[in-house]
Amino acid sequence: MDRIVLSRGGVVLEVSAPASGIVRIRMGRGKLPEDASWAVPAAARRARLPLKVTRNGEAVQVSSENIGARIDLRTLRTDVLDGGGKLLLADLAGRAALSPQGGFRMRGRLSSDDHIFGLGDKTGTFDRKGGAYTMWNSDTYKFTQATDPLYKTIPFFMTVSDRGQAYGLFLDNTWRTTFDFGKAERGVLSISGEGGPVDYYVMAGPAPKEVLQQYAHLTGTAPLMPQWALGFQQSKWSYKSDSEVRAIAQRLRSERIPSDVIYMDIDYQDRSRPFTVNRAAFPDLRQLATDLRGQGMRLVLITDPHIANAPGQGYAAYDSGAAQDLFLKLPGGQYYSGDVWPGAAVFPDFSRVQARRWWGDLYSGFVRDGVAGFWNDMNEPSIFNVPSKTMPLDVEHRIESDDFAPRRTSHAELHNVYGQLNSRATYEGLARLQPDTRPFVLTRATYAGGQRYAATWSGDNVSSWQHLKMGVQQLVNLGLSGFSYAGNDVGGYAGERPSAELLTRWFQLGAFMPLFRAHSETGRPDQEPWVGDAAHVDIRRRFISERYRLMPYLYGAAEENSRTGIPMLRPVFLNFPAVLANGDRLGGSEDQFMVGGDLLVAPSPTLESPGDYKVDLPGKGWYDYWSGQRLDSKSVTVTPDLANIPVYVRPGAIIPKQPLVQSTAIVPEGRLELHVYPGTDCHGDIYADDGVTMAHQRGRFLRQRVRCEESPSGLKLLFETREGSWQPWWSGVALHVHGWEAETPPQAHIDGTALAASVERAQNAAVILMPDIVSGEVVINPGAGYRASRKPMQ
Ligand code: NBV
Repeated sequence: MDRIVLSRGGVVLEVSAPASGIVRIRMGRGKLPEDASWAVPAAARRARLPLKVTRNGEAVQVSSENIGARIDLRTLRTDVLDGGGKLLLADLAGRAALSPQGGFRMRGRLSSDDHIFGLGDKTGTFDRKGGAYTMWNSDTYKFTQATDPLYKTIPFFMTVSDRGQAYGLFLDNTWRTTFDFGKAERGVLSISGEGGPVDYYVMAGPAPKEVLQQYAHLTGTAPLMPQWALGFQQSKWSYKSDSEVRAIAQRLRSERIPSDVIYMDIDYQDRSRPFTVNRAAFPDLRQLATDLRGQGMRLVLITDPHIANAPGQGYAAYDSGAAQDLFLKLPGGQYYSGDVWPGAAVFPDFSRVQARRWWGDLYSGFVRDGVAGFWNDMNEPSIFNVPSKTMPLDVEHRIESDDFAPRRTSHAELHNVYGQLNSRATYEGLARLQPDTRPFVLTRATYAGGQRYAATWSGDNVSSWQHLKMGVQQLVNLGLSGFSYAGNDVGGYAGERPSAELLTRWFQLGAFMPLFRAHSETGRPDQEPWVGDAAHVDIRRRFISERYRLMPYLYGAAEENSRTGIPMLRPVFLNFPAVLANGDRLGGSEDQFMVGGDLLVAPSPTLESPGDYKVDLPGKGWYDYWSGQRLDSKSVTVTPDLANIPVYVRPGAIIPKQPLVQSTAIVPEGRLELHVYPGTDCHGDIYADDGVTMAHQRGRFLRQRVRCEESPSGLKLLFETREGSWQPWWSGVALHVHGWEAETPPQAHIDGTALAASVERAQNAAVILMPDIVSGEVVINPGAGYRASRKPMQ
């Protein structure tokens, strides 16, 4: 048996196990809800593992691989169990969740030591416990900690206990829903909605990382972004002319601020009409794109979903969409027209394959001109001059897509997925137009699963210390919701101009965010990295440059995310669940964050204050990233210094870095650096490919694991066999072994041949130069002064 279907009092319930550790529960009145989804592709949804079903009086026990359920036949209450039969989530509603008027309210038991994360970039509190949140994509200019709903709908969360045990829940319902985590009723999780299916998945973990992998199994992972999209991106509403864009590019280069992208916001268009160009301001977009490319700089253009309602004016986007009948209509059959930037506008029905195809094709001109990426804004969708700030709920969509039954439905069902479908249309269009180029799409609104199509950002934040701190938590929660590749507007989008200190701090933290984009509202003073006095500019340049040095590590973390769903930016507990037992600020997770598995960034919990603060590390023997020094103690007292943000390295890390370049388009010269931080479980990964094409999917990549082993006589570095056919840019490697306290360099050998070695005092490192090897072993005999990480050596 691969599913169980039960019916009681007019309610039908289905329980199945689509994959190991995952149970899917669907419930409907009279019949089950439609088996279709914008988040979970059919293959993941339709797979069903065998179930073992046993009956015990009025209860049915179901078990499958690493997951189980217990159903009460009278009430249809369905408790979710782990593989060992332990209760994960007790159901308090069963069939009573469905109200006869339509709508539902599911209820479950929260345990007192559970913390709750996810739901995307919602503000409120970092740990969502005790809060209640609404899913309704909304344009929320200058949102605050109290604003809800925000721009996105990701109805997925995980609970993590103090012992680091986790489970996840994803409700696949695009309608307006509410998640209450013990706010209305202590200890009770309540999920309710006015419409849409009760169709949810519980993921058994048990580790938080496993929950994320299970969620990624269902909703997919983000494709590997082009490497340039990990570079620094400079945006503003708007750089208004060809010469202004060129001047920005020129200044970034002359200031030696590494950068890869310039954004063009709405003012490049003719009368704010999407897919047009104001030729007076931008006479030759192709030439501009080409010249910038020559400087290692790419262009990203905004393309909003509102098409000017301009029949008979030779506006191709309107004419072609109208000719194919692709715009949304009111129940009476006339177009729905709403006011946005172009004035009256119509809106594509992205729930139709045909409309998405047409939309994707609209990019062909820009792509031919050499524009590298696209930005889908305002796709909640946002409408001006109406109290609801969006279109009326009775606007009709005509779904014709995927395995949905072709049908008409109201905007109430499609609202929360409109942005996701808009970005999907863009992504799929770009993939069609340039099949061998990785698309880059940035979207503001989205729905669960939208990570397959686009990066995202947290919308219109404010230049304030509070937003800087909150922004980090928003990105961490986004990463725990499937969206790893995300950023905040660096410097803040709206409000008062940021002080020099705030701007500098923002660049410092932004340098560690997956998407590193500076952006600000029109009419504000400039806030590019060079604004302010030289001391500030130096600090910002140093951090942006450090990001470029770290590019091989960051790119490796992005590649890992594209395979596994584990985000680049992580709360400390994701790598070290045991820290939660510390209790204090979630073991540091509220303010500190990790980039990949090895780097822990520890800004002050009160960023604006000069006061000392304590950083508790997940264990002993961590290293200071900036000095390379090994720390004796597990906790560090930090005196804030504007020139620096503390970063610590996991003992046992091997971090690849590269020589500084001003753009990812420039091939670095010299050696790949491998920074070795001796400790237990010592390993690191090298990943590289051409950074822009799809050739990595055809084997043109390089992947190599490097491990290190300590023994009383020294350190051994093992280069495991290299995979893939990509030929790297480096021909040699520089090993930097940190924690090196001796004045004298070690003796190092590869296959009996001695290697040149020196000491770099400022880095507390021994530096060993070696050839590039596809597999093999380097032996480092330390001589005096080396401290093995576990046992001090004599
Ligand atoms: O396109 C203008 C702005 C953009 O700069 C910002 O990043 C978006 O979040 N956009 C909102 C529209 C502003 C509407 C008032």
